[in-house]
Amino acid sequence: MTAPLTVPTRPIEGQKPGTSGLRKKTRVFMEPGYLENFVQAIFDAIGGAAGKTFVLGGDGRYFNDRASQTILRMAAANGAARVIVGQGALLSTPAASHLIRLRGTDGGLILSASHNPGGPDEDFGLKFNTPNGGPAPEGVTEAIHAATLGLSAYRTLETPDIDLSALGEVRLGDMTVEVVDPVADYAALMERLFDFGAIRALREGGFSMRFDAMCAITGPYATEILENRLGFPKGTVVHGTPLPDFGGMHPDPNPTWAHELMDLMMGPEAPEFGAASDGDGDRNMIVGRGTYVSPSDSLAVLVANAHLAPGYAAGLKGVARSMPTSAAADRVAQAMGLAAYETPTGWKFFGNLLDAGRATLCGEESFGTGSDHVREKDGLWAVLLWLNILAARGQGVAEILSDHWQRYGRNYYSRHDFEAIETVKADAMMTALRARLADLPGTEHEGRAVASADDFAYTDPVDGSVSTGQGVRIVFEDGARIVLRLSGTGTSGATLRVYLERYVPGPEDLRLDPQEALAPIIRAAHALADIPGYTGRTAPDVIT
Ligand code: VG1
Ligand code: CO
Repeated sequence: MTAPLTVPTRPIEGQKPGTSGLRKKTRVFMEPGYLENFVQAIFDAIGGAAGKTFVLGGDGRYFNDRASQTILRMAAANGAARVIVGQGALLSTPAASHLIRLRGTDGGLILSASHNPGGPDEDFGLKFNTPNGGPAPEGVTEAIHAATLGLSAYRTLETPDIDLSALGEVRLGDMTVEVVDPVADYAALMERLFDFGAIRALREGGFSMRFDAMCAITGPYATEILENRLGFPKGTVVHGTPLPDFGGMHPDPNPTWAHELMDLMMGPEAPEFGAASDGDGDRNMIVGRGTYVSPSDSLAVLVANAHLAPGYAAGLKGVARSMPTSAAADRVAQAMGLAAYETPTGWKFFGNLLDAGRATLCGEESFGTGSDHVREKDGLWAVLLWLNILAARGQGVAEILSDHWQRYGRNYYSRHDFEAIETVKADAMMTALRARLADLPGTEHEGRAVASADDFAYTDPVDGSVSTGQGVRIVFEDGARIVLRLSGTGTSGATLRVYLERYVPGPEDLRLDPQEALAPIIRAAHALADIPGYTGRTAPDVIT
C-alpha cells in the first residue's frame, strides 16, 4: 500500500461555504492546495474520515474529473473505508442525495457550482452533504470554515488516477472505490413515486413534450427516464450530453437563460409541455404551451395536486417554502389544513422539517421544488410530478393554472436580479436600509402604507437554531411585499435580489402581465432602498 503523505499547507482566506457549498472561479479552485485545503477542512470538521463511507460525484463541469481524483486520494489518505462514485465522476445533486441515504453513508461530496456557468474561466464548486442526504446545515458549514482557518497540512496519496469509466470496485490504498451507474437507483426511485403507466398512456394519446438539459447533468437521467422508460420519442430531450463548459450555455432554467425552450413553447410549434433543469439537476422550469409557470405557482399547484401521484396518495404532512417565495403555497396549505413553514433561502433549512416528518413538499422561488424522497431539491422529480398530475387530471398546464387562480386567487410575483454590483456599494445599500427599518411602518409609497418591515430571522422549529440577517422584508397593508437580499452563490461582486409580490383575489384581474401588475411595487422598491443611488442601476439584469 501507498503511505499517506502529509503536505504542508496554510490557511486560505475566503473559503466560507455560502448558500450551498463553496463556489469560486474555476481557476481559484485549481490553484495549488486550494481544493485540497477545503477537502481537508471538510474531513476535519466532521471528526475525520477514518472508517467512513462517502458518495462522490458532480455535474461534469470543467475540473470535475481532476477534482474527483484529488478527493479520492485525500479520502484514502484520511482513512476512509469506501467511496461510492458515479461513473465518470458524474452524479446529479438529487441522485447524490438519494445514494447517500440509500447506502446509509456518512455523507457525500458534490462537485458543482449548480446554475453558474462552467469552464476554465467560469465557476466551480464543492459542497458537503450530511448523512441525511441534505446540504450541510449552518453548524457544519461554520465548522468547515473554522477548520480552513486553522489548517497546517493536508493528507493525500501519490498514486496514478483511477479509471472511473468502468463500473465495479477498485482499491486505492486501503480504501475501496465503488463506481456505480449514476442513473439506475434514481430512476428506480422515480418509478416508485410516480404512475409511469398513466404518463405512458398520456403520451400514447398524443401528448408531446420537450426537456432541455442545457448540456448539463440531467441529460443522462432525462434520456433514461423520459425516452427509454416512458417512451417519449428520441429528441424529446435536447442538449442531453453533459459538457465541461455546458456547450457555452448558462445552465440556469429560467426564461432568460432557457430562451430556446421559451421560444419554442411560446411559438406555433410548441409541444404541450416543456421543462428545463440546471447544471447539477436540482432546479426545474415548467412551461405549458404558451404558458409560463412561475416557480412559486408551480409549488402551489404541486401542493394542491400531489395526492394524484402514488408516492403522495396518503396526503402531505406539511409544506415549507423559503421566505422570498410567494405565499401562493400557503393559501393551498391553509385550505387543505396543512402546516406551512417559512424558512430562509437555501435548501439546507428544509432538512430538519423533512427529517422530522413535519413537511413533505418544499419549494423556493428560484426554480427549486422537492419532497421528502431526498434531501435536495429535484428538477426531474418536479417534471415527473407535473406529468403525473397532467395525466391524472386530463387537463393542460394553462387550464390547471387558471383553475388554480380561480380557486385561490393569484399571487403576482417576480424576482429582479442586479448582478455584479460592487460589493461595497451593495453592502452600503443594505446597511442603510436595515438602519431605517424601524421608521418604515406607516409611511406611504406609491399609494400603499407599510404595515411592517424587518430583517428576517428564523428559529428552526426542530432544533431551535437561530439564523439572522436573512433578508429585508417590507410588507404593505394590502399584503403586497418587497424582499431584498444579497445572493450567497455569486462569484463576482454582489448580486442584489429584489423579490416583488402582490395578491389579487380574483375573479377579475387574474390575467395581467406580472410586470404590469407589480409596477407600483417595483417603483416603491427602487425608491425605498434607493437602488439607483447606491448601485447606479435603474433596471435589473435578469427578471424571473
Ligand atoms: C440561489 C437561490 C436559492 C438557492 C441557491 C442554491 O441562492 O436564490 O434559492 O437555494 O441559489 O441553488 P442565492 O444566495 O444566490 O440567492 V442551486 O440550484 O444553485 O444549488
Ligand atoms: Co442547482
